[in-house]
Amino acid sequence: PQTVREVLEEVVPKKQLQLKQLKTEHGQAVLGDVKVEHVVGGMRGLKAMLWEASVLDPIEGIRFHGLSIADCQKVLPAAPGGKEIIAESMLWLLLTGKIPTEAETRQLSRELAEKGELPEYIEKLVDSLPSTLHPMTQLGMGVAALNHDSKFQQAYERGIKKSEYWTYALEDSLDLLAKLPALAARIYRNIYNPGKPLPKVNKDLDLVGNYVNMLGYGDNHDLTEYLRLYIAIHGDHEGGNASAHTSHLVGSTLADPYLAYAAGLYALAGPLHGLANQEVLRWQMNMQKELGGNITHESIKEFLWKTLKSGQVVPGYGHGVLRNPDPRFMALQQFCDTRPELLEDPIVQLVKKTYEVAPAVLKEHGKTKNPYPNVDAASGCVLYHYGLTQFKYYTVIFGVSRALGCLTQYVWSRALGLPIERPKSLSMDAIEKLIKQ
Ligand code: CMX
Repeated sequence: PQTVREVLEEVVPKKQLQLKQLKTEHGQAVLGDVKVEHVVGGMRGLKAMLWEASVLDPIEGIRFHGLSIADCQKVLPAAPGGKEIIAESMLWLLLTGKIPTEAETRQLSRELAEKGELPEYIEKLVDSLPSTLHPMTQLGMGVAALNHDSKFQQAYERGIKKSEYWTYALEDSLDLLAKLPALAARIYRNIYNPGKPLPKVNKDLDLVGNYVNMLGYGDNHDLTEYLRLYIAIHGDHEGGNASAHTSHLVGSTLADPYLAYAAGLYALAGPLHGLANQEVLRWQMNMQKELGGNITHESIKEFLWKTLKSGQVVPGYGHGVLRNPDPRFMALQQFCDTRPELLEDPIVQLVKKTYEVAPAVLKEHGKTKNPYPNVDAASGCVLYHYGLTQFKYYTVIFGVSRALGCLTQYVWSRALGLPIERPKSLSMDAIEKLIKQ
């Protein structure tokens, strides 16, 4: 089997050539207009970023190097004894555009497990934080502090050539990914099970297998499989979403991968983005409490209107790009559909029932451009069923996952020699002046 480095050594020159040709032959080609509504409207729909690993179609949803989630479920290797895509096979696809063999996937799992233990200073740092500090704040702090050992930063200080950046970026990215489960699990242990011993990283397990084991649920095969799927499909969602874009921007300054990803995590921690999966469950539990035994389409509809009329958003619904139900939502629902014990769970049932009602209510409300569920609508209820009930922690799991895409792009941005990001901003007066010209 080849290593991921060897495959990248082959792929990088081809992509470098492709970019060179794009720049020299089509540098002046027009991809769209910049309108005032883009400048004042969160740049929605503006085609202004290069992002290699995935592209999001508004109707069809995400494709990773051209493969849909269903395609990935067919072709990407699973863990021994499992069926779901694992983080390693998704990472390989995102990084290289190629499908790894089973042997290559296992080799990558072993490499990550061998690098998976946390340095002592990180353990001390995380253990010193108050358990009342939000787990996402803790995760970002731990990730940023891991840059103490950044190979990219050390090499930059030594004075390496630009063409070598990506190789150090790759080493840091693999080191960081390898340590994320131990970091995220330590935060969970400290907040929810203080004093409980943490297992060591098992060299024979895949990344998510180890994560679940360190969270204390290692004997739950179904939860492990769910989190494998969850972490693989949350990995990348093209470049313009807030976490990916933030980490891309920070990385473009040549801040190392740890700092770039820590920045991305703090964007993920906002309620309109990744924190929505914490918010969804809180909202659905409130709904459950308020409706009591009276859970009907009509009573859910009333609860939805109450949320909307109080000026809040319906968490888990709407999207900046998608205009259809999110295929990641559908994939997580399909996971439930094959397991009767999940289908019998009241909170899983409530999420399903809400989906039967919410799009029509949101359409009638008339504001959101996408009345359908995004991935966050579905992800929490299954965790809750399996006993991972601390929903303040849910975005951390998203944070472990999103590293796959953000770090992939960090490597590619350095391999392609992309410049520091510096778009032009305008004041309202300057916009008016431009319009008059
Ligand atoms: N409930 C109520 N109103 C909503 C809504 C929802 N779920 N989604 C959008 N709207 C409203 C917006 O707040 C906006 O209202 P104003 O005109 O008063 O500002 C209007 O509809 C138009 O918004 P839009 O163009 O459809 O949506 P945006 O691209 O601006 O925002 C998103 C996208 C996801 C932030 C928004 O749909 C939202 O707030 N959803 C709920 C939170 C959520 O689930 N976030 C997770 C997204 C996935 C992820 O990143 O993890």
